[in-house]
Amino acid sequence: MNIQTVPSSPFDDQKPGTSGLRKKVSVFQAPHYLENFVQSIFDIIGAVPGSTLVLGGDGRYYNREAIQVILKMAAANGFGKVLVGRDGILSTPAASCVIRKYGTFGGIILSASHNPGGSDGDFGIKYNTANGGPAPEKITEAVFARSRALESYRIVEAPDVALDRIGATALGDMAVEVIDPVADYAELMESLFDFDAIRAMIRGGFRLRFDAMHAVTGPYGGEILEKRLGAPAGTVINGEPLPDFGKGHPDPNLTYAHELVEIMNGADAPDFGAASDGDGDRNMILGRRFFVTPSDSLAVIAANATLAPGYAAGLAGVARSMPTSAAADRVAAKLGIPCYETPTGWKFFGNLMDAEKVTLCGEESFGTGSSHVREKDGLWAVLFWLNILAKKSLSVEEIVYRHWAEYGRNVYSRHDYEGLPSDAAAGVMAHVESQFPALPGQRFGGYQVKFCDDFSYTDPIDGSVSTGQGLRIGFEDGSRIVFRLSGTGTEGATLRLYLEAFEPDPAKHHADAQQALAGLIGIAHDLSQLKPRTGREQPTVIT
Ligand code: G16
Repeated sequence: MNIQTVPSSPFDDQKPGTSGLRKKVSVFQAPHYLENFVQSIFDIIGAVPGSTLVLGGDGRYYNREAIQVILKMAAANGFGKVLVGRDGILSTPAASCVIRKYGTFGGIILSASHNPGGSDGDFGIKYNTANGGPAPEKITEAVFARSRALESYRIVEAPDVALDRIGATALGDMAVEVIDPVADYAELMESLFDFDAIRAMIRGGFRLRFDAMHAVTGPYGGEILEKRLGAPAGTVINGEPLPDFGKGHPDPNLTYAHELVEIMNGADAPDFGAASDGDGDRNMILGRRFFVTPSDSLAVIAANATLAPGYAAGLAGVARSMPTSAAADRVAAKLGIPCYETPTGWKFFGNLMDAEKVTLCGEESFGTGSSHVREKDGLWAVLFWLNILAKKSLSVEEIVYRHWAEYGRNVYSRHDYEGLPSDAAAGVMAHVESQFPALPGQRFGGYQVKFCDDFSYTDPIDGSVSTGQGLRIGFEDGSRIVFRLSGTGTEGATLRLYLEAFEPDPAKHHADAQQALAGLIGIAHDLSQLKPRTGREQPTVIT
């Protein structure tokens, strides 16, 4: 085996964000950039020689090239085997599933999630540990520190490995085993949900659409929804994965999944619509002319979890990220189980799931999942909804309205201001925070400030502390305004404004969320001076 030690120089910008390192493709293509980060991962994780690694990505531009580099570096760094998805493809939840199922040392996932792809789009890389989940901050911080000091990396000189056929080949002393990217995941889904009931519902005329947005879930949706559950061909739309996602923005929300939204708002709309993102971990759930917020989706799944065979024994607890609405908290209280509030980032759920404190987790950012893997899981959420629909024989809308009638409605919306100059966004945050000492007790119309803080979290399992996780202003009636800077963008800064109000009265549950939140939106703008400070009159995306 011809191992080269290639001199390089440190980079100072390889700090992983909310979910791994995300940069423009051109940044990753710069000489030694990818290699520097991969070597930093290998230096930090301390895999014993001969360990097995999982490798795959969402198929975006540069996936193929990066897979070959990482395989050659894995061989040079003493790994014994790499399990790689055919053609270098693995959805993020499927990668988590494979890491867990085969007990590997960890895995590398190539994805920038919902960010646009193509040669001028984004690329990303993250490391997942043996539990199948994103590496915790202590590892990502150590990788970052290493990347700033690294002066060489190791790589095997060898021809590229063929990845189009299932089976094992040798790369130096390391085995490369090409696996079916869908099979293990589909088997896991079949073990959790009542496929017979869903099949019968579809046979009975229930119609659905799943928008794979030309991203990784096309083959997964095809196999599970059309082949195993018998939905007619054409149920999965935009099912062919493309390196540039068909020039779309593979983010399953009301703005970017507009094709599905139009179908679901159309005259002959199906009963159920769903979309997933670039790497298959996000989901959006729609009924006929009806949008289910991710926060409500988590609460509905929690309230109905025992309808799915994999969750028949009940839930240990639930967890949600701080900006996610408290709808799930209400369900947890009724079920008598704990509800944890964590910072944004799926990695914060890992310890709680490993310690069996929680079964379900969810985030307002279109992420829902459970301890079946250690990533959020788009198709899993779709199947959970189909399972609930099959058992309850109600429409999506009826399920949500009945849920609100029982628990009250946490009216919710998120306003994103994307691509802001970083200093303007930081200025808004600083301006909001500067008012914190004087805010408690102040009245704004019908709202009185109860507390305000910069959210910090102490992990109840390992005691690690994460600070600076978002500015919260809580009101006496349970309403909230949260300001937070995104940790996943690659251009300028994205400022997120999260708004939540509680409405107990069923007579008011049909109200439009933006109208119901108008008072809070006004307060948020008065307090932040967001418009004059950024020059933006409107959010880029409202969900
Ligand atoms: C990632 C994280 C999520 C987080 C989301 C949004 O999702 O895994 O936990 O909620 O980003 O983060 P931010 O608000 O910082 O942009 P994904 O789907 O991009 O991997």
